[in-house]
Amino acid sequence: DLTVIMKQEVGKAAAAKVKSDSVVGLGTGSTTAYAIEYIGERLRSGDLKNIVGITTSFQGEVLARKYNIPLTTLDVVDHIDIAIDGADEVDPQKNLIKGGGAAHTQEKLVDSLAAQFIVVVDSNKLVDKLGSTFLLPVEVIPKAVMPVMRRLEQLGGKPELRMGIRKAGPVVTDQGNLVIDVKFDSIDDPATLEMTINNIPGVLENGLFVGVADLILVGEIIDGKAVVR
Ligand code: DER
Repeated sequence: DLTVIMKQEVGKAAAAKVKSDSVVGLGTGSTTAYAIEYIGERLRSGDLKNIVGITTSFQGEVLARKYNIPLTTLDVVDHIDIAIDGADEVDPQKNLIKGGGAAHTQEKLVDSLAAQFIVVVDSNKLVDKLGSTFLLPVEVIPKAVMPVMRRLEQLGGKPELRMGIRKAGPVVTDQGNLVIDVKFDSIDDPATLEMTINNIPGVLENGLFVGVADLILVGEIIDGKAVVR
C-alpha cells in the first residue's frame, strides 16, 4: 500500500546518505527498518564499505543480524557520524515525539550523539504542534508508575500505562522498565516540558526530542508516485 511505499522510499533515501568508513546509529520502527535493509543491500553490493552500526533496540539487533551489518557499542567508539531514525510526530521546528516503539531511551542517546541525525517519516507524521495526534511516551521504573502518573496529571496530562498486545500485562522496555503514554491538550513549550518530565523522580526518559534532528526526510505520494523531500 502507499504508506509502505512511502516508508520504503524514504528509508532508501536515508540509506543512500551513509558514507563508507562511518559509524551509523540504527534507529527503531518500521520506517527505519527499510533504511537498515537498504544499508544492508549497499554493503552486500559493495557500494558501501567498512561501516559499524550502533543499535537503539533489540529490533535493531535482529535487523542488523538479518542484513549482516557489523555492530559496535558506545564503549568502543567515541563518536557517531550519522543516525537514521523514525518519529511519531514532527513539528515545523523539527522537534519530535518519538517512542511509539517504546525505544526512545536508547534512541535519544544515539540520535543526540550523532553528528548528523536524519529523521525518516511518511507525510502523515507532520504536525503543527506536538501532541496533537500522538500521546507522549514516558519510560519509568516499575516502582514509580503511580507517583509519576500523579505528577503527570498535575502537569495537565492524562497518563495511561501502555499495555502489551501479544504480551499479557504492560509493555516492558529493552531496559526492563514500563511506559506511560500521556495525553496533553497542547504542548506549547516542548523544551521545558521535556526537562520537567525528565526531572520527575522515577522517570528515565520521555519521547520529546527537542533540537536534536538535523534533517527530516519526508516520504509522500504525489500524483500516485512516492517522492521524498
Ligand atoms: O519508536 C520510535 O521512536 C519509532 O521511531 C517511531 O517513532 C516511528 O516508528 P514508525 O516508523 O514505525 O512509524
